[in-house]
Amino acid sequence: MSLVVVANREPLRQEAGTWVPSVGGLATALLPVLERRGGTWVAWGEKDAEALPLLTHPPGAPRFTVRRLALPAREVAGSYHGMANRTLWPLAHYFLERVEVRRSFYEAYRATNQRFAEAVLEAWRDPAAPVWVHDYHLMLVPALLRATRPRGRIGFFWHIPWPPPEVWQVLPWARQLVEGVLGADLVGLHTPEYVENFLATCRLLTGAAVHGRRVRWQGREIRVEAHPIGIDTARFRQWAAEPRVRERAARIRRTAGSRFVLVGVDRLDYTKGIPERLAAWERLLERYPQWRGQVTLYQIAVPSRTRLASYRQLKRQVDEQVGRINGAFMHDGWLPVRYLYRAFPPRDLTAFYLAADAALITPLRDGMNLVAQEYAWVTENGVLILSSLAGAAAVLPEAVAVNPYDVDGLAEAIHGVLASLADERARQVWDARRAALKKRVAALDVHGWAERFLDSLEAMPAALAGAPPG
Ligand code: ADQ
Repeated sequence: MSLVVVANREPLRQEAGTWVPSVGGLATALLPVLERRGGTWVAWGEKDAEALPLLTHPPGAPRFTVRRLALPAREVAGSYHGMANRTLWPLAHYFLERVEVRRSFYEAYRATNQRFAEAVLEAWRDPAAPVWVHDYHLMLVPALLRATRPRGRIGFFWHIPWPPPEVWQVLPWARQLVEGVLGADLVGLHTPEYVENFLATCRLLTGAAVHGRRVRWQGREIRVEAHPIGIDTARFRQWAAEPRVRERAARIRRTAGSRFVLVGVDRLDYTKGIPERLAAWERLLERYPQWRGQVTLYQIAVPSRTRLASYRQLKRQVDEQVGRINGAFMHDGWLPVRYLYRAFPPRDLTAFYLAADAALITPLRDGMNLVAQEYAWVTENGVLILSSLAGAAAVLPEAVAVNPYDVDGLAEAIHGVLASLADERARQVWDARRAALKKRVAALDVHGWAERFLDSLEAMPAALAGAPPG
């Protein structure tokens, strides 16, 4: 049965005149499903929307189409750069002082969600086909679809943290947004904690009745489930085995010239805890001079949301910290921080994962964090140091858990890991934990993730999907 996927980002991008899948988990997870089932991906054509065809039939996969929405620039400013990135993003990540509450943002968001819903209704020819709506850009879409298709099967997945209702109360339109999501039959989030927070939010803000993990709302029943997303394990395994990737990993170590290599890989976003991580690194070098010259931190940051002043400010802060640390500690060709501010193809990231003795994944909040899984899966000798405030911590309990706000604690944790890696016998304790993490990542594989969500959505009896409970 065909499928309609609705997401802000399109799944394909043009490279040298042909269409290739976009980088990122969602395209990886859903393109094979769409190829198999046929259907439509509805998205905003972010890049040069006017220059691209509004409908793409991907070569080699003629069974599905990409329907690209051309949104007016003013609406994009309010809806995407405003409501999505300056209101909902900081709110969901508990950065309340950064939340901007503006009516114009919400008005634009409503208009954009309406356009998305109309495009979906055009593409949704087979009434039995499920529709799968993604993320915080499109909270109002499920209810807009439900108004026209009372018996349609609608799924919604939320990719970032869902905070408790007290956080949502900051937003004047929180109730309308949650009611928008409740247009779905199945709501998926990454962890049981987010599921509990979602249910509590429904209870408090909408007055809906909650029974277990079901919400009764307007005569319908909505199920709420944890579906932690994973990575494409087969592709990472293949990349990690390629000779040129392994050579690159060896080159990274040679260039560092130190005994140990640490790596951090993030979008440059204030939720990722990069300044705190660098501060911990600086503190460690101050406090434990024995590591100077012995350890190199590669920090890879992908430019992100550079139109927003707060992101440009973060970039300046990180530039300055890196300059200060290198200025204070570099000697004889050793650089304490090697900072790379650009995007890399996944093969290059794989080489960094292979090269690193430990990964520092320390977001202040993160829905899941796929880099943690990528590193745990690829590394052969390494240790994963992971923020307990990332969704990934709930699914990777064998990682070294750290509090990303606690700079002293983080410095001590890194010191402890380095000390154990320097001791031949002590380093063996990591082998069992590494093997356990690999099993966890294998079980989370992204293809299984999509299947499990869709199976659950489609397993609902038609009477339940979109119909009043019996
Ligand atoms: P993101 O906030 O983007 O995703 P994450 O899950 O870590 O965070 O995914 C980032 C992806 O980008 C990874 O696959 C990584 O390999 C890639 N990447 C990182 N640095 C890169 C670089 N320099 N060059 C190229 N690629 C790079 C949101 C939520 C997450 C949630 C995902 C999926 O914020 O919490 O895990 O969606 O649901």
